[in-house]
Amino acid sequence: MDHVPGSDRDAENPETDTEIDRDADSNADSSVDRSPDSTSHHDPDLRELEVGNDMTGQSTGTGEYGDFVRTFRDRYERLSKVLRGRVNHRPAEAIAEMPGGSDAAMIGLVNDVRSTKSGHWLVELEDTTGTFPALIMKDKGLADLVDEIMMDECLAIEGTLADDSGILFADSLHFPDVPRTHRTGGADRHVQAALISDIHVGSDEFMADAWSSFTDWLHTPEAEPVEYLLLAGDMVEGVGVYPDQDEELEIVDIYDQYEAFAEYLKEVPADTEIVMIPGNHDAVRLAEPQPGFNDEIRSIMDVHDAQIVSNPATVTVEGVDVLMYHGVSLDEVIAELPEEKASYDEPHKAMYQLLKKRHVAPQFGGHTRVAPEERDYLVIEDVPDVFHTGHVHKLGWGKYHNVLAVNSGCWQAQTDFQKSVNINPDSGYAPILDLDTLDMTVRKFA
Ligand code: D5M
Ligand code: FE
Ligand code: ZN
Repeated sequence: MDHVPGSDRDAENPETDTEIDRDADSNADSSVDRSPDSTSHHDPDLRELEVGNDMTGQSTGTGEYGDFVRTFRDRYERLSKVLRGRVNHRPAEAIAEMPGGSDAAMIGLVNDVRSTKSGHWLVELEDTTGTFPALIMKDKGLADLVDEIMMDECLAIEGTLADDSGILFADSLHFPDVPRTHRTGGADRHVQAALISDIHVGSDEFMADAWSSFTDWLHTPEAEPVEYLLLAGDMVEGVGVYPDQDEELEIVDIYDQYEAFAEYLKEVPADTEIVMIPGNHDAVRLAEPQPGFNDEIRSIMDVHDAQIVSNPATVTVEGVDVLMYHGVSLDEVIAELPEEKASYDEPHKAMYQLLKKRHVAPQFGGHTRVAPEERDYLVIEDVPDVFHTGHVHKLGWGKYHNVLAVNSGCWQAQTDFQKSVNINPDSGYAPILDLDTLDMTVRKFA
């Protein structure tokens, strides 16, 4: 396969090492010593792994109206804080009382976006006091940004009030965004993490051979620095996830799928630190945030004392903050934004949009199911150093304002559904991240 999946190699990301190892197949050495001691010269005392923002066991939502109000209030509070320094904003009800012609700014969640007959846009923002409409004129140079707006995300709009104070004529529009000055952390020794996702054990298309060449490689001296394995969801294929999925199941029982997955996980060197979050194929609620599995599934998967946390969750690995999110909202970002801003071929660009919105799944009531909780766990409050997702089964990576975004491909060959819609998955790749330099190397095992 000559195709090297999408990554930003342009001037925007000069720091990213995009080397692809094409000889990875030669690493599939069947004589690898898999005895438990074969890699035990690692010093576990040097390791540092901390989990933040895990909501497992914290779910309070009952699905009632009041929960939705609380979630959105929390989203508004935490994201408006990010925008507050940039605009001199007023609450919606105060803006309505200002004299016509005044300069005004509002921060709110997007309640409505519509194009007008004359080709302008009407964007309605909502805060805790009410809603207020803003008109974005097509000739203001903001068209490019309007393309990126999604429902329910938090924005600031600045402009001039109409004579009757009924609408704000927008001059500028701000996303919470990631500051360009974001400084990343780093390990103080040469140590690496493998970032993978979408293993789909139990599917006819699960690529067991590719997985074994990956885990064989993990036992070689070359992989010695790979002390961490981060798994961003879809460990198993699940059952009843999509229509007609059962026709492509090798293992039809969900528990048997996790038992099989646990066996595959045992191929990973015993002293590897593993972190996993669930995805939409896993046996937890579909609505995000997804708690990190019930005790029964946990006990099946508990190989190598893996840390099993919620989707999303942030893990700090030797000073590097990694935001792990499975990635269901990427489908929505890709569907709604223009091709050049987000596409399946460049999934990292869709990730840039989530970073810009400082939220992993802004839109409510669409493709991505969101569960109301007391807190909006999907807000990206602290800027991560690395953003790791999967789900779309495409490999892509690049840097956005110094944050490395990595979508990690999959370990499943093309399914019938994917064939029918022309999705060509990037299967059998393992992005390997240097935790000291944040450089990445992608290895191919299929
Ligand atoms: O989904 C992998 C990718 O394929 C993700 O972009 C959704 C899409 N997909 C896969 N199967 C379906 C069906 N049946 N309907 C709609 N979209 C689909 P994953 O959920 O990780 O397998
Ligand atoms: Fe998947
Ligand atoms: Zn998925």
